[in-house]
This record gives sequence, structure tokens and C-alpha cells, in this order.
Amino acid sequence: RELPSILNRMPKAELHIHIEGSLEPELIFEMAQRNGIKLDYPSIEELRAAYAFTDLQSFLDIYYAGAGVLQTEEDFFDMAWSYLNRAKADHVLHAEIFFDPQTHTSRGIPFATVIGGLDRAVRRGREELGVSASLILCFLRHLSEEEAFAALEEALPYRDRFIGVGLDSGERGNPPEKFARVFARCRELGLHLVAHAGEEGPADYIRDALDILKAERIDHGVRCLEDADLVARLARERVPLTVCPLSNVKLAVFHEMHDHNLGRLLQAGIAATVNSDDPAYFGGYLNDNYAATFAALPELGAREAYQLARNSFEASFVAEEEKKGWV
Ligand code: ES4
Ligand code: ZN
Repeated sequence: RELPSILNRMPKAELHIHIEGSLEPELIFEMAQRNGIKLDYPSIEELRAAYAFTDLQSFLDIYYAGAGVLQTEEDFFDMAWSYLNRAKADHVLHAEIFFDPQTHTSRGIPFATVIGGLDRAVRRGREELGVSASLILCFLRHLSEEEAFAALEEALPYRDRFIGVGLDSGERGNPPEKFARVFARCRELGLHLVAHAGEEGPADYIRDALDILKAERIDHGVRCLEDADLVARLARERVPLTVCPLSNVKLAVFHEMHDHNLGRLLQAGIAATVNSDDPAYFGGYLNDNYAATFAALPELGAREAYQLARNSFEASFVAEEEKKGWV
């Protein structure tokens, strides 16, 4: 009865959101127009209709194409500002936001343009919206480790504008070990470390992200349930999983929401959190993800709602002092 209202209004953190995945078709068209870019789709409706994915790669193809309209610092600002306003509406107090610099620098957009626009939105969000936010730079795992090192090198003059690094894009065939050395370097630099693992890839990739990359948090990680020893370890070591339910259903990781394992992860004692991943592409922002999972999974009630919100703050990279005000 009152659960939907509790879910909507409870304070929460979002830890798995790709800022390029928050770019709504309306903004894609607006930016294409102002930047003089010709799109492959004649209308907003036809672009949205193309958002019918069969797996991760079919999504990534459209997602990277959409990001092609981003040209100026203003574009990056507008994208992030729009997301932060949506986050505020969902009672998100804190967001840790992924961005993919290689998607842009490979098109000739300077790293300074990307980080300049995103950082300005993050600062303004803190001041004007009261939403705390920080940035996490993701390496594209379909590219080489050498290219990841080059991306890191370009980013280092802006070291104070992001708090960590992650690993995203196509998982299959791009195991964690491919990025062992660049993650070791990031660790020396004092950056936080996260990695997508166990979304489409096997449970082994989750273990390797922990053992080889020293990831502090696993993005997705839902395939851990295929390995009982790993589940026990994740629970014992309180390794957070940033689970993205609507994403998982749209990309056919689970056939329908009723099949999602979020309830089982919590029952196993894992510090799971709920997140939106790419909200413009997967049918909803953070509160939509909470609403869809709680509607489909009968084992989720008020206790689990509270647990998930609490997990989201505990799993965040904010200082322990600041966390105390939230949990
Ligand atoms: C992503 Cl759902 C997902 N998985 C891997 N990489 C990504 N980049 C943006 N969304
Ligand atoms: Zn993701």
C-alpha cells in the first residue's frame, strides 16, 4: 500500500549511472541541431523506437552513436545537469557518476571539454540542488590496456576532479586481467577502484576483479549466484554490488523482472544496491528501478527498502564522517 511512497521518498544514493546513458532522445535531438549533426533517425519517436535491445552489445552500439552529439563543454554540462535534477526528484542525496572519456577523445573532443562540463554540473548540483556528486572515469574494456593508460595520462592533470576509475563496455572476451597494470597504477595514485563484472561475463570475472584489479565494489555482479564460494566471500567481505534491475531486463540478463535475483542477493547477506545504469535507454531513473523491482518481487518489503537505501550510503565513497549524517 504505502510501500511505493516509501520507496519514492526515502533518501538514497546512486552508485551506478553512466552519464552518457542519461542522455534523453530530446537532448540528443537538441544537441544534434545546435551542433549541425545529422542523425540517422528522423524523429525523437523513431530514435526511441530503436531502443529495443537483445543483449549488451546491441545496446552499446546505439549508446555510443547517441553520445556522438556531445561536442561542447556546454553539452556535457547540460547532460549532467539534467541528470542531477532527475536525481534530486528521486531523493538521491549522493551520486557517483561514471563517464567514458575515450568515447569522446577518440572523436577529437578534448578531455578538458568533457571534464570541464561535467565538473561544473557537479559543483552546481552541490550548491543549488543540495545533491552531492562525484565522478568516476571508466576505461572502455573493448579497447586495449595501452589505450586505457593513454586515457589515464590525459586525465591526470584533472586528478582532483574525479574520485576513482571503473571498467565498462563489452564484458565477454575482455576479462579483468587485461587491465591489471593500469588498475595497479590507479591504485598507487590513490584512486578508488570499481569494475563491471558478472553482468554478461561469468562469476570468475567477479573474483578476478577483486583479486587482480583490487576492485572495492562490483558493478552488476548478479552472476555471482552461480558460484556459492564467491557468494559467501562477497557477503563475508561486504563487497557491495551495484545492481541495475531495469538494465538487466532490457539487456536480457534476466528474462523478466520476476526472475531477477535481487531478493536472493540480499537474503545471501550481500550488500546489494539498486541503480539505474543508463536511465534514458532502459526505461527509467532510480525510483523507477525501485518501483519495478518491488512490484515484481514479493520477497521485497519495507525492511528490504530500508536495507537497500542503507547499503547505498554504506557502499559509497564518501567520508565516514559524512556517512554518519545519512545512515
Ligand atoms: C553499460 Cl549496462 C553497461 N554495461 C557495460 N558497459 C556499459 N556502459 C554503459 N552502460
Ligand atoms: Zn553500467
